[in-house]
Amino acid sequence: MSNSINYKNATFVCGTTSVSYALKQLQYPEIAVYGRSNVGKSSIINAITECKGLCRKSMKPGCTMQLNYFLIDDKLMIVDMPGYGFARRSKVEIGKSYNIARNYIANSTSLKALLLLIDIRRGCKENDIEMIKLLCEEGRRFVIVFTKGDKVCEEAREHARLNLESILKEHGLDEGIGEATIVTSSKKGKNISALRELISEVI
Ligand SMILES: Nc1nc2c(ncn2[C@@H]2O[C@H](COP(=O)(O)OP(=O)(O)OP(=O)(O)O)[C@@H](O)[C@H]2O)c(=O)[nH]1
Ligand SMILES: [Mg+2]
Repeated sequence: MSNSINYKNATFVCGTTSVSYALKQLQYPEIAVYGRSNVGKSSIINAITECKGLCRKSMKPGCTMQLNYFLIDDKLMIVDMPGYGFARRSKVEIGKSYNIARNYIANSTSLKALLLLIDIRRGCKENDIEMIKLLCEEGRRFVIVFTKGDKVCEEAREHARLNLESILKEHGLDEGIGEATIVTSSKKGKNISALRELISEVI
């Protein structure tokens, strides 16, 4: 299936804060990339599409303040979402980007699944748990994707995986997690083709 989508054929369509615009994107199935600020959302989209400059990687964390739409091979949209958990933004800005994300998650009729990114060195934090709860409440399909796998050794990767499992269990969220967690590295290309296959399967 993944062979039939050319992920390199990727173009930036628009950036919007308006969920009503997002709702108009009905003709394409959407896969959204979500997670803490600086977790590697834009980098993973660049890796999936093999287009280095497609999605601006932020020098300053918390820079993506809107929903950015990327059309892939005229078959699907990948949506780069504003990150959460960046303390140096004003409360108003944090509230705005959270509302954009929450409205999109609650109301999009094209959203097929989300990739919820977690930095493998930092692990699953309180606000990640809140977002996982939100996704479960909204009945959204999602996959937890560890990022920056190149920065830690195999032992630490296994530890992060087990730690995540026990945190989810503790919060009664282990039932909601459909697919297995994937450890990726946008820098080294680790498991990026597995992500492409997964996306192709869920759309
Ligand atoms: N070593 C390593 N660094 C990474 C990886 N992915 C992202 N980074 C770095 O992490 C930083 C943040 O990456 P971004 O892709 O901008 O993160 P983001 O989630 O889009 O950030 P915001 O849009 O600000 O929320 C950048 O300096 C990236 O180069 C990875 O797989 N390995
Ligand atoms: Mg970004």
